[in-house]
Amino acid sequence: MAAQHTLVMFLRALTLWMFHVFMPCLGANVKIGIPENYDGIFPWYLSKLPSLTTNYSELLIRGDDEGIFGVDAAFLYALKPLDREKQPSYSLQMMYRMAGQRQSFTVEVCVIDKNDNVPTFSTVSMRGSVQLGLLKGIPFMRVEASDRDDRNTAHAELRFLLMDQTPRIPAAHMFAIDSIQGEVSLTEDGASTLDPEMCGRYKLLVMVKDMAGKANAFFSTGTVTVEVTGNTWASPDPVRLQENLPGPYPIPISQVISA
Ligand SMILES: [Ca+2]
Ligand SMILES: [Ca+2]
Ligand SMILES: [Ca+2]
Repeated sequence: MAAQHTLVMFLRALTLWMFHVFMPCLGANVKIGIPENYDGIFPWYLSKLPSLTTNYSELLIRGDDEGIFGVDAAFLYALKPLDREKQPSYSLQMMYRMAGQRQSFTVEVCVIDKNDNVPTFSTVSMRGSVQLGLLKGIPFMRVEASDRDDRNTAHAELRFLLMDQTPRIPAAHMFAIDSIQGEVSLTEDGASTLDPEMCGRYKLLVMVKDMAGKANAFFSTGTVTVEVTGNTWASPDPVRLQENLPGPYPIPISQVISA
């Protein structure tokens, strides 16, 4: 009895899944979602095409330049796995003859993403500079990364981590990275102890993960070189001006030079 109940529940779940994955649109046009990277037996039967009855003939498929798709007994099939990053969707025009008339409808095949791409930094070796006197938490640079998977899914939802800092002087944790934006800033320790004479260059090991940083994420690493610069701003000498200067005006009193 319990086994029968489990089978019924399984069949219900399967029907619901089929409804979501192979969702026919209203009218003659059909839209189906097919996961990428199928590694089973080919031909891979995808969906029954409800517009086709058994007595159709002379069926032609347009929009399939690579010869991936075919139709057998009103079932759409694929001859090779799909790659969403290569082509995310296919618009197939089905032309056929039925009851002596030429007819057609469109099948939209949407390739459903799988997490099959590792996130990578835009450049493996990044550079930035931080000025003495910068307050904690104020970004002085940003690391950037990309992931070829579907950006509307967790497969391309990236998180950044700071893994290591070399050297660890005057403090072990001088820098922080914003996990979502990738902005690099000084920690409290960094802002209070930064000293270009003690250490003028740091190397940071940074990591980017997909799946919002969860345990099953793909990841890659990069390095950030941070140069420490002194505070270059110096107050200029005051401009002295004699009172009751005779004209003609205007009288030049000081020259502003851009740095
Ligand atoms: Ca892919
Ligand atoms: Ca993918
Ligand atoms: Ca990914």
